[in-house]
Amino acid sequence: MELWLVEGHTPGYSVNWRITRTIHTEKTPYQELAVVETADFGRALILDGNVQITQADEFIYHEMIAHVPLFTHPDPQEVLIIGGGDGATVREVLKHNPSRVDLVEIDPQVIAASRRFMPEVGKSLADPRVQIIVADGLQYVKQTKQKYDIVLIDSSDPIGPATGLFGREFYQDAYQVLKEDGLMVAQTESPIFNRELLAGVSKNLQEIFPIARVYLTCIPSYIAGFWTFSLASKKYDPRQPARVNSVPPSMDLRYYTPAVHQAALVLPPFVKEVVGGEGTP
Ligand code: AG3
Repeated sequence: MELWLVEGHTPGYSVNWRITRTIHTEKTPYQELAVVETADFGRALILDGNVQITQADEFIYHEMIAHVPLFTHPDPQEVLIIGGGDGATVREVLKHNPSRVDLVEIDPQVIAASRRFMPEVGKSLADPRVQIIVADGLQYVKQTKQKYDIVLIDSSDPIGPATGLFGREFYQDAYQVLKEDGLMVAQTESPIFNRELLAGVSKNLQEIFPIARVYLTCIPSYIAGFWTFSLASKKYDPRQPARVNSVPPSMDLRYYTPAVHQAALVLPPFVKEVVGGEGTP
C-alpha cells in the first residue's frame, strides 16, 4: 500500500509526498518530529507535519540563509544561530572559518534526531567551534552578554515554538546582541502564503535597523517554492558585499554565487509591495 504524507498549508492548499519508509517518529515536548524517506526528495525532517529539510534541496535554503549575510560582512568571526538544530546552517557557516558559532535550539530532540538520522547535516554540530545551547532563543538574546557579528534565525513556521521569533521585541533584542557593525537574517516564509507576516516583519526591521532588505530564493520543497529571507544590518549593505569576489571553490557551493547573491536582492513588484519601505530597489 502506498503511504502519502499530506502537508496542509491552508484550508485550500496542500502538498502530497509519497513516503517510501518511515524512519523515525517521536513526540517531543515542543512538536511532532518525523524523519522519513520520500520517493523523490530523499530523506526529510518533518516538524508538526511541515517539511523542514529534504536531502534533495536543503542546500538552497542553507546556502542562502548563511552566505548572503556572511559574504556581506568583511570578517564574520562570531555567529549566533537561533533554531537550526538540524545542523545544516552550521555546516554552511563553518565554511567561513568563524572563531565561534553558538547554536541556540529549543528542542534537543531535533538535534539528536538530526545527528542520528541525517548525519550528513547533523555531523557539523560536533565541530569544536560550535557551542550548542539548549534554550529558548527569545530568552537567550535577552540574557546573553556575548556580542555577535552575525545572527541567523533559522526557525520553523510562525506557529508553535517559533512564533515569538517573528516578533518585534525579539528583533530589538537581536539588535542588542549584534556588534556595532553586525547584521542578522531571518527566514521569513512564503511571500504568497504569508504576506501579512512578511509585511509586519519588514516594517519592524526597517524601523529598528538602518538597513533592511528582503531577498528571495526558490525552494521546491517549501510551500509554493518562493521563499523569503529578511536581512537587517547596522552598517554593511548586502548590495555591496564585502567579500563577494572571493568565493573559494573549496566551499563546495551549489547554489550561491556572487551573481546569485545580487539577483536574490531584486524583488518582483508583488513582493516589493508587501515589503514596502526604502529597502527595495
Ligand atoms: N526552516 C524553515 C522551514 C519552513 C518550512 N515550512 C513549511 N514547509 N511549511 C527550516 C529549518 C532548516 N534548518
